[in-house]
Amino acid sequence: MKACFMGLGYIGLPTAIIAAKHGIQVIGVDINPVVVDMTNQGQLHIIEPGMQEILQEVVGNGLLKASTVPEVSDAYFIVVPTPFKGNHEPDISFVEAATRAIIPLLKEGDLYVIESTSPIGTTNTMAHLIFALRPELKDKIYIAYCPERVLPGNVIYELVHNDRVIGGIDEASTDKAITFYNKFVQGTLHRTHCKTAEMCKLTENSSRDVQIAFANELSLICDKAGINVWELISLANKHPRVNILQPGCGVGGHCIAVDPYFITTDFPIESQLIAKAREINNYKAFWCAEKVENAMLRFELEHHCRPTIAMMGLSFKPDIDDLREAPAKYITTKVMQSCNNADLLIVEPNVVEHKVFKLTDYKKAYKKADIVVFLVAHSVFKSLPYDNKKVILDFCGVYKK
Ligand code: SAJ
Repeated sequence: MKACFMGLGYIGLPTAIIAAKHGIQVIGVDINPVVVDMTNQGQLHIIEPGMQEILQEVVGNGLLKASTVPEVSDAYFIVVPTPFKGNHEPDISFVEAATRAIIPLLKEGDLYVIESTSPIGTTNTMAHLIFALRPELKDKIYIAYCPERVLPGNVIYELVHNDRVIGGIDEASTDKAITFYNKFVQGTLHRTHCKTAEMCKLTENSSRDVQIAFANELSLICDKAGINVWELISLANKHPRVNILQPGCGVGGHCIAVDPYFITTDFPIESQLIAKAREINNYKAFWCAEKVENAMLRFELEHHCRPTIAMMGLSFKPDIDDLREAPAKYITTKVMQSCNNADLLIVEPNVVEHKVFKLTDYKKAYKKADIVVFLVAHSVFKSLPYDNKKVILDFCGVYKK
């Protein structure tokens, strides 16, 4: 069994590594030669705990090889990004380009699977493209959609233990894909149609976005009403059928803040709640920036001098170094612009150096600042003693206990 993974990013590379670890001969393909070289040298270009050692093992024993061009295999996996164009319209051009690259290699009996988050109908669209260019393969190859659902930071465990949803263009394709994933997935493999599997991925992340929006909306109401939102949510969650998530400074990352648009673009009339949740979560970041700006002005009026402000955290969620689509980064940039860069200390304990932001040690920044703005609830921040002589804007519940 030889498998070709198109895309060696945050999901493609770990999946290729885990497949190789389970004895599958893997060729990992990426358009970026730096990624290919690093992978072939056993160097992980992403940050994922525990993954580096397994990469070295599978490169060392020859089960994983990276290349900029695909090779003839028995199964092909499309794991490339699906960003959006302006106006939040999904862009499946990477999926299409990766598919076009492997079409000449396909042979009877092969499996083709899309894992990339995709708008509904993408698997069928790619099936049409494949059969338009290789009509002799109609009903002779297997085509399916199987979304990933791993949580960055816990990928090794979740790739193996999570349940997965597998949807073929027909029953035979679903069967074939299940046989493949059974080689390394211990979770249950749930069979369905490809359109349902595509929608399932979008639904999972939209569901989380909507639930976070509810928590963020509560935080806005509580701020105005003078209620501690963390206490409120903890009390409401004592109800046996209530489970409210945590408010924060917005929603970031490349999944939850993106995937709901794949539904709202295609179903604008029907997806009112999903669209509103996106709006609320985006607004929350804007609201946080305004709160900081107001605190700054109030300080200047009261003390007749400019405050030193510590912006605590830049990543998109706690205890990671991933700054992609991070609302904390947006808020910090907006505050930087309004205070003309002066007296701003920027903190991200999980990153050593950054091209745009000059970083300060979190303890030093906290000590020096008049206004402390908690944007990400990193564990290390929780050990900082609450100093009531400072103005503390805790947007993510560092001091919620
Ligand atoms: N967040 C809150 N409040 C919460 C929980 C999260 O504000 O109570 C924020 C985080 O701070 C962050 C954002 O939401 O900014 C997203 O973080 P996350 O931990 O909810 O999710 P991701 O983006 O790291 O991973 C998600 C996961 N999806 C779901 O939990 C439904 C993961 O399983 C998916 O594989 C991943 O998206 C993906 O690749 O789609």
